[in-house]
Amino acid sequence: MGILNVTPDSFSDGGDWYAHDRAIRHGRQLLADGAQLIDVGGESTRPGIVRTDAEEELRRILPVVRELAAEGAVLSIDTMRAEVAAECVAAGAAIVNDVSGGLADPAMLPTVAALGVPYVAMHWRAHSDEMQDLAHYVNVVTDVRDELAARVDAALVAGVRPDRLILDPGIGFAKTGAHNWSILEHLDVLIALGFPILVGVSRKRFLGDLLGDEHGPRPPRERDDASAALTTILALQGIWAVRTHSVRQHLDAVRVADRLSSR
Ligand code: PMM
Repeated sequence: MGILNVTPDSFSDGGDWYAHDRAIRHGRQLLADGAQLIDVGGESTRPGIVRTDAEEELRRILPVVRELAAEGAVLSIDTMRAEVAAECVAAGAAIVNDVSGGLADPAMLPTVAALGVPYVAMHWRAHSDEMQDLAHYVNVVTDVRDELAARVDAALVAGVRPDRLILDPGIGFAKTGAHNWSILEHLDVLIALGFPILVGVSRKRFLGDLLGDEHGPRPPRERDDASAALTTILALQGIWAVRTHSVRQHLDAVRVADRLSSR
């Protein structure tokens, strides 16, 4: 899954693809690099950030969704808003990727059920301005599993079909670096829930911290090799997809993992 952030302020690529023509060109490049899905987002979820309103979110992404969908791209929409999800599906998007797992907007789960599209439910506790205050767990692996299982129940009650659900542990969302590593070390616990698992580690802060030196964390754009190394390991564990900025590198990593595991 290639990342297309049509935002001025994402932590990893803020501003790079903010203009519509640049975003569309980057989407084409992600496809040319081998992305099977493109995740289009118009609201940054960077820790601490204030929310974008729905009108601005749609202004950023709708023309990009229309154009790339018309060109045949399979698109997921990274949004916490039912209204944005519905408009983008009407414009040709195929999947809804909700980092709040239905918690931010009470209309999201019934809307997804009515749209009948696949739905990514990510583990989430609060909006970006307060999420890091909630990075407290008894056992992060089983707590995240149980909270995701509760979102599965809520989705099923709302009428989302079980074969349309994809789960994501939400690396970096209400989690410290140590929490992220624990979850990644025990992904089997999430895989055991029986749903496809999506993981987003690309360029995230915990990798910057791992690679940092006395000057501080390694900057986001210099974390792609470490991201791809992690993707290789995740692919060997049988996860469904990774969300990444550097598609070609990650696809190469997945091909190697696939070759090794299919011997
Ligand atoms: N991470 C970000 C945004 N959206 N969606 C899912 N499903 N999983 C993630 O881990 C995730 C996400 C933040 O990263 P970005 O600013 O690089 O897009």
